[in-house]
Amino acid sequence: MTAMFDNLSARLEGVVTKLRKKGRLSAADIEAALKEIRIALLEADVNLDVVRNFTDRIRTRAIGSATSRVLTPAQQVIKYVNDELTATLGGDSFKISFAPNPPTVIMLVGLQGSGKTTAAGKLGVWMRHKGRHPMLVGADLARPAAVEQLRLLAESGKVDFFSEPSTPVDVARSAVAKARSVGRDVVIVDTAGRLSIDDQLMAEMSAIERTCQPDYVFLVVDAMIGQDALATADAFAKAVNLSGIILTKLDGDARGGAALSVVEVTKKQIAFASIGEKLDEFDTFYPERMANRILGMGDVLSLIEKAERNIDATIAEKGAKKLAAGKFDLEDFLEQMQQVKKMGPLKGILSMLPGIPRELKDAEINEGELARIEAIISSMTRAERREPAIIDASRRQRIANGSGATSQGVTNLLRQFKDMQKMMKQMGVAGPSPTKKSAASRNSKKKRTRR
Ligand SMILES: Nc1nc2c(ncn2[C@@H]2O[C@H](COP(=O)(O)OP(=O)(O)O)[C@@H](O)[C@H]2O)c(=O)[nH]1
Ligand SMILES: [Mg+2]
Repeated sequence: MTAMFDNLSARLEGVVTKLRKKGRLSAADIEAALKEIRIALLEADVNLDVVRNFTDRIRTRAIGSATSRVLTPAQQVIKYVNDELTATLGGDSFKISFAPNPPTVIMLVGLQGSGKTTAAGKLGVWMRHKGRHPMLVGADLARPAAVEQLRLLAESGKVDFFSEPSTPVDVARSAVAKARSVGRDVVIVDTAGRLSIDDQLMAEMSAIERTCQPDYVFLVVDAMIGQDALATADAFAKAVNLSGIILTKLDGDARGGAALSVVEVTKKQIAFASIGEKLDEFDTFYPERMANRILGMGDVLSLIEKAERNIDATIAEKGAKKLAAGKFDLEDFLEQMQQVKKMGPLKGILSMLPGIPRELKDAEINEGELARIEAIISSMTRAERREPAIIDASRRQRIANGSGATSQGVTNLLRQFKDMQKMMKQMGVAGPSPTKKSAASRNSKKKRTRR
């Protein structure tokens, strides 16, 4: 993970943890959470308007929402925070569509030092990995070293390179013609930057844009610059027809405010992100993944969604009620177990939960053991499931025969269930465990029984 969002991440995780501990949320709880989110974002140097919009959207949804039958109110709010963070980061990921009549021409613009030349090299390598045949074009003729820098990147990235000592506009024009004649399907034009916006720079950019009619113009933005980057981005957006943003230096330790503000300010998506100096440390920017990471949720949201999709709310609620009343029996156990199974392999579920030790995630989960338990319970009569105490030696043998288990296996299961019942009763009195990190807490008993 990038160091960049560490502080913000820690703050927001704190908010999320507090929310998780609550079952019901009052309006005051929501306001308190929103206030903390607001402070966290402002400290991360996020643009004030962006912060205001963000918290307003969450408030509107949190107040206007109908209660979910599967999610607790806190889980719902966490989901809204994640949704809106994803939206702030651009929503869907950017998809390049390649020109039907190649080459697809891509032009990179941005301030000096923002990482254009490096990004050109990385984008070239990325395209090559996608099976394309890119050509890098050195059109930054202001400094001879810039062309050489790109040539070297092209060489180590095993990508074609083109430049010539003329004018940026001529280089760009020749490059497109050359690419067409030698069958290169993507042309990536690296242009000159300036330390700040000036008219000459803008004129040169527009001239190249007019000449080579790029399919995409990406503004390269250094995520370290913070809010200054926003005014710059705005100026570029007015001068050229921007398609999107390439965010660089996400591996840096800036607070992340620019990254979180640039989409809303420019109304352009972040197409790619660069997360290091190496040529392959570059990829499509995925807003949702980034939001999940910032919130430190692991994939808990996918789990919440999976639960929403797969778990039958009526059965889950019935189980929860019986649990609360201390009437949870083997029949409920079986029913709940079958619900969990609908969500897919346990290993997959565990790997999505945050706060689970890696050893546990990597351990083989014994699905066979579960199948055995299921078989044993299925071999019991209804009465036995409701009142396991009636299971004597002969019943035990019958159940063992019916399920292919040993009599000892049945005894073990019954003992485990009894222990679990005792444990749940204690917890039932104390209310749900506050440290429980489960996504779908109403179904949490199933997770306990799995251990
Ligand atoms: N750590 C880090 N450094 C980067 C990244 N992208 C570019 N750089 C560095 O930033 C400096 C400026 O990059 P350059 O591509 O020359 O910027 P340009 O002037 O816009 O072409 C160089 O030292 C790069 O190595 C990145 O994603 N992470
Ligand atoms: Mg450069």
